[in-house]
Amino acid sequence: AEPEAFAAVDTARIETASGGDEWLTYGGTYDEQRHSTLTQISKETIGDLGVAWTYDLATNRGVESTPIVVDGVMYVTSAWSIVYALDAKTGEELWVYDPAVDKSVGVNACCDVVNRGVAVYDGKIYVGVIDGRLEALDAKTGERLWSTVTVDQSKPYTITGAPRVANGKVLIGNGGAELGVRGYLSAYDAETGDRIWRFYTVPNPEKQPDGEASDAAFEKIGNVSWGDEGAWVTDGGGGTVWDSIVYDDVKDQIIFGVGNGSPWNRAYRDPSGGDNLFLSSIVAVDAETGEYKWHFQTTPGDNWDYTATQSIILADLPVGEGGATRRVAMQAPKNGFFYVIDAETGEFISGDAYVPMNWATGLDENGRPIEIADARYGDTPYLQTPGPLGGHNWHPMAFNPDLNLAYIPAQEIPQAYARDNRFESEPVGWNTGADFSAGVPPIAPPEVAKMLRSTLKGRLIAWDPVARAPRWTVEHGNAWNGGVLSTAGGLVFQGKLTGEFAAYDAATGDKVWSHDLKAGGASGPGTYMIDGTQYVTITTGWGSAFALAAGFGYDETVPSTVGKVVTFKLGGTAEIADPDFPMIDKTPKGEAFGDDAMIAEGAVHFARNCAVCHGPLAVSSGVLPDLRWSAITGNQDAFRGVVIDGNLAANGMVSFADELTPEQAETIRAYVLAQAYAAQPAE
Ligand code: PQQ
Repeated sequence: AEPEAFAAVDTARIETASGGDEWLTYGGTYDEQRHSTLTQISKETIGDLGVAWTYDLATNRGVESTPIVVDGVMYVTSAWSIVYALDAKTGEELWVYDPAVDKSVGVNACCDVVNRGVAVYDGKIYVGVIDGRLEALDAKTGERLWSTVTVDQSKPYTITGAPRVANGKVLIGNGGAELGVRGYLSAYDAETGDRIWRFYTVPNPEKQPDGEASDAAFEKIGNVSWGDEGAWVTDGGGGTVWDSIVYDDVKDQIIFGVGNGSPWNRAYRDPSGGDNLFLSSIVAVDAETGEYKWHFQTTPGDNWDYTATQSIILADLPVGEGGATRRVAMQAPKNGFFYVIDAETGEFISGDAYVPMNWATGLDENGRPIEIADARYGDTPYLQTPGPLGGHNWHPMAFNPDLNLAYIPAQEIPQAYARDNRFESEPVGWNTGADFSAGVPPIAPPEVAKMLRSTLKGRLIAWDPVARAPRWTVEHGNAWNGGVLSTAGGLVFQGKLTGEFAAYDAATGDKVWSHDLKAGGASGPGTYMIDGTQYVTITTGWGSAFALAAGFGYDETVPSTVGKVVTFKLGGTAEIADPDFPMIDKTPKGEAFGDDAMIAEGAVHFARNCAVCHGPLAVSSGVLPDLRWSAITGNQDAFRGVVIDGNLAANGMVSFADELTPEQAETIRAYVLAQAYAAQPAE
């Protein structure tokens, strides 16, 4: 039956209905606990859980969307910001909206052309588009109602995050701090698309007012934390708000997470050595006006891509005087500390390491990290954990308010940081001031990739924020696993990179169920109830930062695959179609050439320009082409045509003529071929 209304959602409905029968906002509820009150699927019944339906998202790029479910309709996004409306009971397609992005913008996306989902309000669907647009669609038809450009499109801004809506305002941030932008959060009128306020996270280079909501915050506290020189003055300083945005309906404030510095290396960004507010901070502003309320900086003077954009969860916890309840914000940002801070004041309550780390020995009484000096890297590489992919990334964390446990999709992905001595301030391409070729051998046989893979770890941690320690832990044997769903059925759901979708006993961590998704299970799962049946749903696929920038992290058993929505119910008997394993001819496509010096130079150019998408050591996970097996490596003109002339720009592989000379491109070709020969099986 046709719903009577499509997405007739307002703030009151999100407050009362979401996290029960419906899933009306990215994090499940405004508090973003990703905890559902539904109990039909429970420890007792879960043995019967099977696939109800699947829907093909027709992309081999990363899928990170949490579906929104309202009035019987599921709204879900895929790569390139495409929006799908599906019948939530059957998976039947209602409409598809493609914002028709010029794919050459893909090169601005540090971490794949992903999208984490939509927001719904008053009959409209809101999507942030990878090229910087914010758009409103008619919930019933998918017709575009308004579109507004939220960024300066001459700069490498992108949008991957889900908008949030409260009281008629749509909130959206952006990404781009690896390439050089100035971050901010904006609020738009949900009806008209007019901008209402904007909060910059980094001062403007003259430290003058912008005429925006953030002005007072910089005058009061921010400006003094920045020097007058350094790459930030031309490159924007970073501080992108690319993921977590939380509406706190108790205090009518927006609490959001701010990203890393641009460039990463503070010695280049701001040689004066300041804390650089509001990089790597959690910030609260008034929801109506955007006016500053408080902030807590997790990583002062960020030097390592330690974003504080990871999930922020609000909850009431007995952490006050004598066990009194306090409303808190919790976050497990990239830097490896789990923080509990007061949601009303931003006051630091506690912070403890949730993963091993070697950049800080702990926190002082104000929550400031006690740094290990060598971690502020110079010429000598410092092998550090967490690395830039973090102890926890965008994979949503969940919280069970009955058990007071936070479920962290944690990981260990170390990285050697060293100063990039060739650094020049130029807001184009990846430009971090850190040398990705440091410590990497110019020619790396497969054993090196295997050795690197063996250093990666991942685990699901049930973190007790009152006891400040893990209650239980499940080791996964691989990094980059999925977001988490908690339910009142006493369950915790999580997907894995390897395709396993599992449910654990929320109190003990015992695995009670699992199903093979036949694709990566990275997204945050959701749950909803229609006509007396509870469904659990997850979007699956490949891609994202890890698949592009850490191809060696995948082993041969991982299929290259097409994204899907996979929805489960008790008694479901549908099948997930088998993925294809495309036949790739893993042989070199040309004669090896170049002496050791040329290949070593090629390794450096590759690390700086190519590795973030095609994989370090030229080992790709298969989302983007593995250049070792690419036909163009056999021919100088063909290679130059792509790398310098931009012959494949329409696919997203734009010209690198601004970064590389034709001679330098030729050193890359020599390096890639050398890697191809090094990977051939011994005769
Ligand atoms: N995105 C992913 C992903 O979707 O897999 C992982 C990351 C991003 C990161 O680890 C980042 O550091 C990151 N940084 C920015 C930024 O600094 O602006 C943006 C994004 C993004 O928008 O996806 C990521």
